[in-house]
Amino acid sequence: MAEEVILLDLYYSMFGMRARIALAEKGIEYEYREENLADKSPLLLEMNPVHKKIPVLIHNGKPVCESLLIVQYIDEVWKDKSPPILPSHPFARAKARFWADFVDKKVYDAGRRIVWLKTGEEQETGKKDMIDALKLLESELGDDSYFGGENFGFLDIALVTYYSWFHAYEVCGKLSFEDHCPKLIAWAKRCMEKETVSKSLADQNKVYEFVLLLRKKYGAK
Ligand code: GS8
Repeated sequence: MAEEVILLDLYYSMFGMRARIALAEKGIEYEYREENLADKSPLLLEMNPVHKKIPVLIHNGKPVCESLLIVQYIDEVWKDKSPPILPSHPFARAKARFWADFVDKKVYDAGRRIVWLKTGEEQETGKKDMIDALKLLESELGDDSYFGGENFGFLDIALVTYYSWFHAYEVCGKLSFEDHCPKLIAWAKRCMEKETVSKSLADQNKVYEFVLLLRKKYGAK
């Protein structure tokens, strides 16, 4: 049976980009459907009735929601296709999942406070939390090429999509990630040399324009 793979997504989403990279890594053909979150499609509401959020991967009619679960699903369903995304050893898998969860809990929230700030103070704590989180991740990377060691893998996918947003964080927060975590920036640039990453990530300038537009709309400072 021919596989039917549809991705409900939003160009600017760091979560959607994860699914795009994983599909590209495995070489899976799929139909990309851009959602308008201000006017969600009936299909999105039907496929993700709980959270009503993108990304949703619809595989032969069945929806998989939550970006990190989508990446793991892709790795499991297409396990015969190289490269593997999660490490093979249970401990290494647990560790990669731990840090990916850390990215969602710490990096996302700090970034949100930097770009969608309500007060200067909120932005300052967002900046501090972002830098602290990235420094921790940088020490986790150590001297390896990727978080997956020699191989690009799960945690690399979970984090690298934020690189699209780094320019917006830097301009809005008046900060330089290169000054604080140069090794992490070198890692991000290394990831961008991979076509599966560079073709899946949103353009940094477009993300910044998107942020400016939304800031204006919602009256952020
Ligand atoms: C987050 C998805 C999400 O926030 C994941 O997939 O990892 N934990 C989830 N999606 C946003 C767009 S990107 O910021 C979304 O769909 N928002 C719509 C809404 O909140 O109504």
